[in-house]
Amino acid sequence: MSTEGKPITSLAAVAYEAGKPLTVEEIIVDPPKAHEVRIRIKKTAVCHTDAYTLSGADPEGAFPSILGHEGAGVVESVGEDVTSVKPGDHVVALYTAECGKCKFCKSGKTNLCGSVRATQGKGVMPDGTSRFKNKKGETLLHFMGCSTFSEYTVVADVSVVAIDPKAPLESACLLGCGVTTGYGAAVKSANVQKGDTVAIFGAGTVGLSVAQGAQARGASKIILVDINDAKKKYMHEFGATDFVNPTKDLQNGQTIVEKLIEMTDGGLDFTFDCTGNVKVMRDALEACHKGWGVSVVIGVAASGQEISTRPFQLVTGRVWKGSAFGGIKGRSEMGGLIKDYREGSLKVDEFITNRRAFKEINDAFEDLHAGDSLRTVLDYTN
Ligand code: NAD
Ligand code: AHE
Ligand code: ZN
Repeated sequence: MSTEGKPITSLAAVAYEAGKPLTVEEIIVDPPKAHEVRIRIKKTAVCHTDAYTLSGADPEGAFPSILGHEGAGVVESVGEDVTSVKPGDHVVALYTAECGKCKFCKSGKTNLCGSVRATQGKGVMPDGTSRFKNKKGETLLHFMGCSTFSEYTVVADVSVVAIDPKAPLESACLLGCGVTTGYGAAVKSANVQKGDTVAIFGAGTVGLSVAQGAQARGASKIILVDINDAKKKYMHEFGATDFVNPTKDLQNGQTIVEKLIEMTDGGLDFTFDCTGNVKVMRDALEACHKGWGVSVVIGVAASGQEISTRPFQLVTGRVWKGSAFGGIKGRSEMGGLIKDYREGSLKVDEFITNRRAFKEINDAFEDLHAGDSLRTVLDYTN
């Protein structure tokens, strides 16, 4: 029996309160309105940003909500005037929309799209309402325009891209955030060139994806900096040449900035923060080479945190910039990433260190903080 146009009962994980585990329960998902798409999510993974918002540190974090933004699935139905995807299409949800028509999209200067960002940040669809409620009838908010922690979710048509159905959905879901963010930050936002030296603070999925992007560009030195030694084992797989643990590998009062400058004859061409720690962001900037070094902030810092450095660091030629979703335009460029993955030039499967049934989602949040884990992919079918 067709579910088109009808509310659907869906397994979901509800974030009722900051700092509390998610509640796995059935919710009601309304049909998509005009320019909306209802997706049956097959695979979703937990990104550090989901944990950040659940912790209560996100100024845009609102509760109760359905978190999750790394997800892939199959279109169940579409609302009026949707022309870009159709029922049955394999898709990836996009937290960075691409409308192609707004000032941002038309600028050619950024992947940030203005079409749905304001309502997305308030946890509602573009018409200002939610498609989710619990069985008590209480409204549940959307998150990052994706809410992939519900088996059925509704997104704006500008927030979804159809992909090659031959690509496994468990791999495609990681292209919805972590892998694309890091890889794109290296090859697009920073535009690393052959021979460049690179240091990456934070060797999680995002940082290791920066490493593979830097390697793809022929960087001469790719230094991973992480306080967790368990991440060292990934360095060669993703193209890094060195690993430094600042809690163990510094001698005689040397700072991590001094160590990196010593290792690179004056500093790095590019550094990347993939930790969200504002002190680390400062180190990353100050480890850049005088005159031309560029530091890219990718990590997301808690509400109230600010970055600082001596202005002299910038006066003397270092550049501080940021990157969201790796500078990638999801609807135009996802196809290319999927192709690279299928042809073997982009590693994705290697980031899947854990697989779990969706109902174990709270354990997946624990995995994120555990030793050598990168991504846990959750499966709705078991
Ligand atoms: P993760 O938790 O898997 O990895 C973070 C890594 O940083 C861990 O290996 C941890 O040991 C390391 N780390 C923590 N503190 C450190 C320190 N002081 N010095 C060195 N290393 C340290 O996270 P992830 O999913 O890879 O995400 C990384 C960051 O990027 C998070 O802040 C996340 O919110 C953010 N993020 C941003 C975007 C974007 O578009 N800008 C997209 C995805 C994720
Ligand atoms: N609500 C947060 C925003 C945090 C943030 O910077 N998010 C990243 C994506 S993290 C994905 O894991 C991003 O792309 N930002 C651009 C945007 O438009 O949100 C806060 O701290 O306010
Ligand atoms: Zn993410």
